[in-house]
Amino acid sequence: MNTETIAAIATAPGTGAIAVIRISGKEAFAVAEKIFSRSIKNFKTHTAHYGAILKEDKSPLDTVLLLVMKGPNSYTGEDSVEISCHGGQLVTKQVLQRVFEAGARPAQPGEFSLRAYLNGKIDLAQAEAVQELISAKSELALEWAEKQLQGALSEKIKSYQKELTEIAAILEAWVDFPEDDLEFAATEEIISQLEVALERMQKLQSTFNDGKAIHTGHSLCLLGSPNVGKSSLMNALLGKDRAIVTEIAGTTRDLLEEDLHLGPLHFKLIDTAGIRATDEIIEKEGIRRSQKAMRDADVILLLLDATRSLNAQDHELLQIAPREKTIIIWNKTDLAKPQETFKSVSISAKEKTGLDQLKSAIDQLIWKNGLPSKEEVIITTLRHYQALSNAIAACETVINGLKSGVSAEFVASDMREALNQLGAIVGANVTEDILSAIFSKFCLGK
Ligand SMILES: Nc1nc2c(ncn2[C@@H]2O[C@H](COP(=O)(O)OP(=O)(O)OP(=O)(O)O)[C@@H](O)[C@H]2O)c(=O)[nH]1
Ligand SMILES: [Mg+2]
Repeated sequence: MNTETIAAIATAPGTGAIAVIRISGKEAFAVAEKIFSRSIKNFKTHTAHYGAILKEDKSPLDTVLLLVMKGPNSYTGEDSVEISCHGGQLVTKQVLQRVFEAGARPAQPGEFSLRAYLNGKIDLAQAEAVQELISAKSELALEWAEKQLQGALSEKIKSYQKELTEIAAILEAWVDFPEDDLEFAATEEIISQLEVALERMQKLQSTFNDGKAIHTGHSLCLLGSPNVGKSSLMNALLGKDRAIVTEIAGTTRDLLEEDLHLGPLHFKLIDTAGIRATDEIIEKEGIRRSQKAMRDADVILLLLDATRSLNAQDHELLQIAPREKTIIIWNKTDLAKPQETFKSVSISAKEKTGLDQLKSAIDQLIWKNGLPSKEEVIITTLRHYQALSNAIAACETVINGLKSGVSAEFVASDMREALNQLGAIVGANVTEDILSAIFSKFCLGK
């Protein structure tokens, strides 16, 4: 493993009150020794020290706080130094430059976390949680990323590995000593153990939809005939005048997108052009985009106007909007009562009434099986989902193989495949390519 000493600015780019420069590697203390105004040799680990970073001519460049952390008790597991300097862009760059001159090299994106992983401080699922934590857009996403960082997912995967390893050992023995034919009862027992493990893995696999949605947020698409009040509802939900509202049908021509936070969740709210038959080129394009947004959305908010009876467009939209992801909303109920009584929510975007009922209808639609409980472990990463699905498929092959008396070698090999796939989630036997794909997405200094 590469043990060169690396350094990077760990705080966000731009001007701030302070900036942190992080140094990690065998020479981290020697690098700091060369540029700090005091000798760091006798500093105790995990202590902070006031002093200056010196220029080449030994004059002070900036006054800083220097934190020393002796490996393995550091984020990377290596000797590490963190310098908190003044947060000006130029001064930060110059301090970093001094660190390079003293012998460190620039870190790659995610290289500190990569080292933490390679040094066994965190496993791969935890390293990925670091990234999810940083990019979390809602409280819920943050909470689950924190749990994954604490190792909740890893523990679960390790428990599957343990169960499957015990079964694999029996199967391998069967390959090595084929003369000791597995008894019928033993095969039955193995199959039933495998089925139990399989069911648990499938349960975890099924959390991916919720997990993905929690992490990336759901998209909510406002849809309806012209003038039903889509843009008014967007503004009411956002609590600000984002979209233009007029009494002219065809006001919104393009898609408008805004972040919306409802309780602990994050949404992408999309306002669309009202759908109607038209010859006008711009409006036609707007309508084409509305239809695409409708297909892509997680939830469709289909608006109807309570002050008039349903027209041909309304009927068509009711026809084409997929039932399972559509909430029908009667708007303008401050002026008139809804015309028909199918399952719907009544609101007034203008008077901002009925919005709480609408929010709970959205909640109910998204969490068909209820919000995942805080105790539950969920998967949010496609890579984990794919590896888990492969492990499940391999287990199913093992079960079918045992049931139909396939030769022991094949069954044992499928069992190894299942274990390899589970291992890949926490980071056993992963290739360089996978590691670099994961860590290169991290920010510099993380
Ligand atoms: N009384 C009343 N008027 C409303 C309500 N919601 C919207 N309106 C009015 O209806 C008209 C159209 O509202 P918009 O929000 O622009 O409608 P839209 O669906 O975005 O229209 P397009 O962008 O043209 O498709 C405006 O004059 C709004 O003030 C409501 O709840 N009550
Ligand atoms: Mg509009």
